[in-house]
Amino acid sequence: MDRKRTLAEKIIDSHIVDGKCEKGTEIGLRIDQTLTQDATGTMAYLEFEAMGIPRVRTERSVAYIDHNTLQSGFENADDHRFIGSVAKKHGIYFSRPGNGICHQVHLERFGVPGKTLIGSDSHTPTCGGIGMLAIGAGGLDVAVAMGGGAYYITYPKIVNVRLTGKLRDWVSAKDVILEVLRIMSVKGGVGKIIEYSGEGVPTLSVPERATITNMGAELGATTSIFPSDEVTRRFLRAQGRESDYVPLSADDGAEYDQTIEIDLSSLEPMAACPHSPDNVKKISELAGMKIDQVCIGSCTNSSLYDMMKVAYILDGKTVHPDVSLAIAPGSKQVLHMMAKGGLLDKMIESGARILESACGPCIGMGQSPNSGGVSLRTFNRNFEGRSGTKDAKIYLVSPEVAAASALTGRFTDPRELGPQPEFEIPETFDVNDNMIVPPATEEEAPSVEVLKGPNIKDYPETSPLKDEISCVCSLKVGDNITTDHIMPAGAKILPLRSNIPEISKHCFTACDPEFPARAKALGESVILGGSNYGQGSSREHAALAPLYLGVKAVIAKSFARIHRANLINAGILPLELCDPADYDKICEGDKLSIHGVLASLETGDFTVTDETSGATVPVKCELSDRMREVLRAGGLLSYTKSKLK
Ligand code: MIC
Ligand code: SF4
Repeated sequence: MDRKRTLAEKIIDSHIVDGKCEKGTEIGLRIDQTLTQDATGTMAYLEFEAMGIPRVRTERSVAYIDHNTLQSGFENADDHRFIGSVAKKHGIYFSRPGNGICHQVHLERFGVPGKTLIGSDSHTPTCGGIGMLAIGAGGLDVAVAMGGGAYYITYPKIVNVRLTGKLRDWVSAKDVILEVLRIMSVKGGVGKIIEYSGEGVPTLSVPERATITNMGAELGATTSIFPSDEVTRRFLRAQGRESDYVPLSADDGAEYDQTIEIDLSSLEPMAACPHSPDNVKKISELAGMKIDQVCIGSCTNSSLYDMMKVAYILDGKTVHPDVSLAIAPGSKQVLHMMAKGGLLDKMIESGARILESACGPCIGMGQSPNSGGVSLRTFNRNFEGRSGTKDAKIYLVSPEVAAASALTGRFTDPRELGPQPEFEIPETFDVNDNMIVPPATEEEAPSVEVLKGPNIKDYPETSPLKDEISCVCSLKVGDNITTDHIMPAGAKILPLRSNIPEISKHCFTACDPEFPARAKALGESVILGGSNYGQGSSREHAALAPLYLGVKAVIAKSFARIHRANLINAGILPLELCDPADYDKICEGDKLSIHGVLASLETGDFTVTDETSGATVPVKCELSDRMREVLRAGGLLSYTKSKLK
């Protein structure tokens, strides 16, 4: 009899092109769809161009502009123009600035149950809400997938989150994922796929499911996925895409590596407190605390359904005089439906500041809070400094909590609003794809000119791995270092995403302003980190800037999945301490050496000698044969080019 399989296993197994259906081993997946956004997209397209493949080989590839929309100089507009032209030439759909946040738009217009999607953004798992296997990856991995290459992951463990019951009034999908984060923590999902099941599933709409899968990224999970059912069919029908529907679920009796039960009816409104998405408390514990700012939007909570709840709460009221309320609808479609349905009117009347449909404040593109300000945001990340204000305190909450608190000026439990009315999601959405530009035909493509502005610089140089690493430890950092620490974003730095030499000047400045100059002066160096090093974003800049600054290896207690892959793609060795206590044996400034690197690559066992203290520290690096080749070649780009020869 056939093995009973989970939903994720079914999609993985039907897409394996390299490796075996064996947990813990490296597998290569055929990728049906890709997405990029602008802040990671320019590099991804430069890499794609460098591979010399004329046209994408996926079923669907889409380039979105949603992060760098502030345009306070020529850089961002030049990037948009470059991405628009490169997309047109190579067979990629182009979602223009203003059309919305990549994940929201992809869910609405392109996601297909049962297909695989990789995106150069860590919140790509949003499309798990319609039953896709959707994974965040580095730009180079996306470039390779666009060229028809496989995407490699470790065959993950599958965790079943069984949902029972039904959410009570004013309790939200956001509270479900906050509960999962509370249970599992920001590193609890590493190497795992979170698969939702149970009789609670049909009570959740697709946008609610997408909120949950979106923020599964904060668990460090490979992805999260919901079954595709009648609710999915209704969503696709409302989007005029019922033909994309396929029913999908796990087999009865499928075995999971771990099971977590959540009774939806037992949940209450919650918040992730500063500065980590898993620092979860009940709103009832925070109620009454004064707040300064509320931001509603981001790829986690910007659907029409979210906006309906917000408009209902704000209707006829005025935002508290001490609070600034900003609202960014997730897509042009959502904004249009809000305008048509009178929701926008209610928000404007209440005093809300309406922002364009883009990432905006979520990535520090404007709306930084006041000094020491308390900001309630419906977003997914509250890492220190990410908002653009170093000492701000960011709380992640549901749209219901956000809107209710904006009116009172204090943390407010939305259950105080009385019974919740039924918010009916429309049977049909107004579909207008006029901000999605289709690519040129194969005949027209050769004559399309790719337009590069002066801020767009090439991929940094790499060289094949050397047998000996002998250099100084240029930086020692602690646990849970995020990619926002390594390569900060925000309105000032994001415009440099296409220019590695320039952006490198900001590398790790959140931890140590002297790091870039020191590393550059050293020529070659090694970084020492704690556990879950590189959590958060998929930005490969967090590997490319260190590469440019001469970093040869990162030694850490453990690594986050996407960042580890990005380090390997950049040709930097990710070395894990065999004994986490050895972290204390190495100090910043110590002279380190690793002999016989190439031989150690084969076994995965390396020895770091601290020439300064005399300590010898065993480290390991579990690698597949493919990863070894990538590292030997000096990174994925050189490896891929050599394969294409
Ligand atoms: C983020 O939320 O941190 C980002 C900005 O969307 C990143 C991508 C990037 O850094 O460009 C992500 O999540 O991958
Ligand atoms: Fe954009 Fe924020 Fe979502 Fe990242 S998390 S894709 S910055 S909205």
